[in-house]
Amino acid sequence: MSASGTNSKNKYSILLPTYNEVENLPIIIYLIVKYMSKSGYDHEIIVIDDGSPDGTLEAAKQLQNIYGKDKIVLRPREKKLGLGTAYIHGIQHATGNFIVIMDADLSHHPKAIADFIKKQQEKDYDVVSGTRYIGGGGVYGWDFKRKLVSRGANFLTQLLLRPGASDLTGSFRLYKKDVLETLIKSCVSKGYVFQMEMIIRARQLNYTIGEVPITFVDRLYGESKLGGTEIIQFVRALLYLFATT
Ligand SMILES: Nc1nc2c(ncn2[C@@H]2O[C@H](COP(=O)(O)OP(=O)(O)O)[C@@H](O)[C@H]2O)c(=O)[nH]1
Ligand SMILES: *[C@@H]1O[C@H](CO)[C@@H](O)[C@H](O)[C@H]1NC(C)=O
Ligand SMILES: [Mg+2]
Repeated sequence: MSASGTNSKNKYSILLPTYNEVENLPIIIYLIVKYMSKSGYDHEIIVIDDGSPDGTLEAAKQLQNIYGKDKIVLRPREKKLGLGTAYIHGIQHATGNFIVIMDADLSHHPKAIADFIKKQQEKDYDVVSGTRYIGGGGVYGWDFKRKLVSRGANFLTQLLLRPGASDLTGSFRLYKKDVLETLIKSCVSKGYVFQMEMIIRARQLNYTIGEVPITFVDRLYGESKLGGTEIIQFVRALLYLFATT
């Protein structure tokens, strides 16, 4: 199922994985609905909450009452099972032919989704990736260490794998649904590395990748989950991919 052309037949399923995002969720959903409605794209928002102790799911239920059950779809899981499987879980219930993946912590601005869609339609791209490293893209609010890790991860990966995309660790992307399903099946890693592997596999499978500059703003509320273990995992996975691809 390859979709392109007119807006009317396309539907965009926006996956929002959440873990302790009770402050952010109402704002991000408000903004998504606002910008998607403004640009006239058919859409649904799928919230995958992993048993957040802060009451994110209860907030999501209230939002469902406001926006409707066809607009806000809840696919909760009992406990924190990680981002990779959260996407798989979300896609299983997506009714759109396109999937948008983004963080729920307001690091990714929903107004960029319309840019992703326009880019996708330019050349019927299989994947459109938001990038912080070209054009008007950038990062705000990160300390030196975090910038260094992100830059370093990208640099190493560019060097070893030549992936054909400038931002590998970003998680703001648009995929054709069938392409995303194929990619997820071909990925072995979980967690932080997953985003990188997805792009590497996309290149291997000869999918076309478009890029759109985005600005990334560090979360105001809540805590990031990137730590030393994620960094080690990342380097391991990188070397694994380097050795096997
Ligand atoms: N469902 C689910 N969501 C998660 C999990 N871990 C992180 N998230 C969500 O994934 C997004 C990115 O996580 P975040 O901590 O901001 O990662 P960072 O931006 O790399 O620091 C946010 O919307 C989180 O709430 C998880 O285990 N399960
Ligand atoms: C991708 O394209 C290259 C070069 O045209 C080709 O050698 C390779 O077999 C293709 N891979 C797949 C999975 O189609
Ligand atoms: Mg974040």
